Amino acid sequence: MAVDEMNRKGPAVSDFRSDTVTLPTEEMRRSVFAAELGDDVLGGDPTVERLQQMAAELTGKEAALFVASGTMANLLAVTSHCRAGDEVILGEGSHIFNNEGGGSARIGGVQLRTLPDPDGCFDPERIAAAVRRPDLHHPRTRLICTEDTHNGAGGVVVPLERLWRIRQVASEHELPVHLDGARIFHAAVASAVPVREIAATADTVSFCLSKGLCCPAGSLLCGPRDLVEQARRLRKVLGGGMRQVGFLAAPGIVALEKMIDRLAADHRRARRLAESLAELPGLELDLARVQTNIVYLTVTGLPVSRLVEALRREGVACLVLGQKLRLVTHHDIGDDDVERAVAAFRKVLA
Ligand code: TLP
Repeated sequence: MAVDEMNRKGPAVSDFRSDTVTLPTEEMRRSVFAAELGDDVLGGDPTVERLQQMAAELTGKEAALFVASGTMANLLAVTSHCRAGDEVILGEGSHIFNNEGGGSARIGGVQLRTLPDPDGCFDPERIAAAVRRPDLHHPRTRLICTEDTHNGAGGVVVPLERLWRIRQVASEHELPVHLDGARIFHAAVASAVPVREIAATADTVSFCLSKGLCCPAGSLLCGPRDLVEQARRLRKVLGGGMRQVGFLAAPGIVALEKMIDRLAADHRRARRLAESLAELPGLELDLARVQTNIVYLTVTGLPVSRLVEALRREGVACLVLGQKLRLVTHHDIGDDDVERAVAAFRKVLA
């Protein structure tokens, strides 16, 4: 069976595929009706502007831009920092490298150079050897990208010292850093480090409203004002200049005000789920990597497609990503959903 087919929702009632499946809260829905609107391309939408202001303050950056998705925010970051033919250094397990449709190359004409990042972050000391020397044969190295939390490595929190060391090495080479902070709030809550401090390890940072924070759509790209203005031009080129988009920004304001602290509950449930699943035969999982809301499993006992199908019949949906099975906890997953999942795995693997 094709992976896309396995990953469709089906009749499951406990949806662990991703935190992107979260539905907006009642307060978010009400905020849409109440939102003050304007034309965000022709002079500005007041609700979008307020959200952008909040995002800039939260991340300690000069400015922020509201965009359609995390993929768009990362693409705008890469294309605003780089020109066609430039090279970006990033982790080989990063979302930008693996899960964004090759957009940096396809749209930006930018080449990606990967470094091993098995634990969620590459070794800062390997940057120096990867940076290109000035030579007309070589592309110009123009950007370093990090990711926190790191999705592919299990939602792990990248140690702050590691991010700082990357920034330091990058500065020695006069290179900016972009942080894919799609789940930066999970990192901040799990490590009790303010978002602003994590964001300080990069020149630009993107984060998502549409994952654990429950918004229907939207991400923010935060950074220096001139770069954000450049990204605004590129957003228009991509067809991402939207008009009365305060309708989407209003839930984002609710998210930043109300939805961050509760992420700790998602982390506790992921931990509880992982500890129970780790005891079952036919599954392998690394508990040390369950630091936030993501649990990856290697299925050894039976073909992964059979397990996914059987779980779905028990009312539990999970996602196949590469060779692994992923379960993500979020606002719409309660203790009962965790119990249902554990019971379903037990039954199917018995
Ligand atoms: N990740 C999705 C899938 O693409 C795997 C998910 O369900 O986790 N950066 C990181 C680290 C991400 O995990 C994601 C989404 C993105 C960027 C892209 O965000 P969107 O989906 O808004 O384009």
